[in-house]
Amino acid sequence: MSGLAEIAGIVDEAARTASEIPQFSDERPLSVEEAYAVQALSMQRRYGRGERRVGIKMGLTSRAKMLQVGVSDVTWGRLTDAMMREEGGTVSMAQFVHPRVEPEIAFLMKKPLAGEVSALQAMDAVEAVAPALEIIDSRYKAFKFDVGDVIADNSSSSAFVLGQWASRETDISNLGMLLSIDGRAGEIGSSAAILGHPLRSLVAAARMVASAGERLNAGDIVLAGGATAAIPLAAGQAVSLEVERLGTVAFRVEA
Ligand code: OOG
Ligand code: MG
Repeated sequence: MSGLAEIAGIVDEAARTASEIPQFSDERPLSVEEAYAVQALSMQRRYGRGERRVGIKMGLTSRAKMLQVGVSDVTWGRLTDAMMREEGGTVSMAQFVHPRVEPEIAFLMKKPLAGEVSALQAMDAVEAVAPALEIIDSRYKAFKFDVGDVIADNSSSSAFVLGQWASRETDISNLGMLLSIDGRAGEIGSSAAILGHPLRSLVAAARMVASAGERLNAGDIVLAGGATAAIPLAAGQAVSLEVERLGTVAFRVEA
């Protein structure tokens, strides 16, 4: 078990069947470079099954997130159409290993973006912004991983829900974000927790995709990363996120 293609097969199968796997860091630690190669190979398998790339997600862009999982590198992963869930809809616990939900801000791209860009250039490439909930689901036992493990596992991508798109003119630098479970406050934060400004996450996204030989395309969705720690999901919950000025996004959890 050392070939990157073989490891890609293992993480892809774990994600496809929602099953737990041991950490590679125990026996065969992956460098960051190897881990991104594994991620790319595992995504090729998904695309081969007919899934379509719809954008990317940034990971570990806030201190709260870094502290919660003990990894302090910003990472990224690919989003596909199969991960999108309807706003106000239902997700099933059966599709996940041990899912958690986190409050995010999403960008919709209007123009391609890649490489070293300024915040202004990044802003100029944005069509709209929205409140978003990401459901992350590490395939590793006990939701524990090192940086190589998590990158190989597509940065724990599993599902996401988008709220209404709002004007790109909306000032998103410091918006209150309230993540509630069954109407009770779970996590409270600010969009400023995302690298000081969510736009910085988009700047990092442009740089990171370019280093993989890709770019952000017009129409792509970019999740900027969780602003607070993530909350474990359980059947029966009603999950909602209210973002100041951007509005609400919600879903329910069923068994
Ligand atoms: C890694 C994915 C992190 C975020 O928004 O920070 C992430 C994890 O926490 O499992 O999606
Ligand atoms: Mg996230």
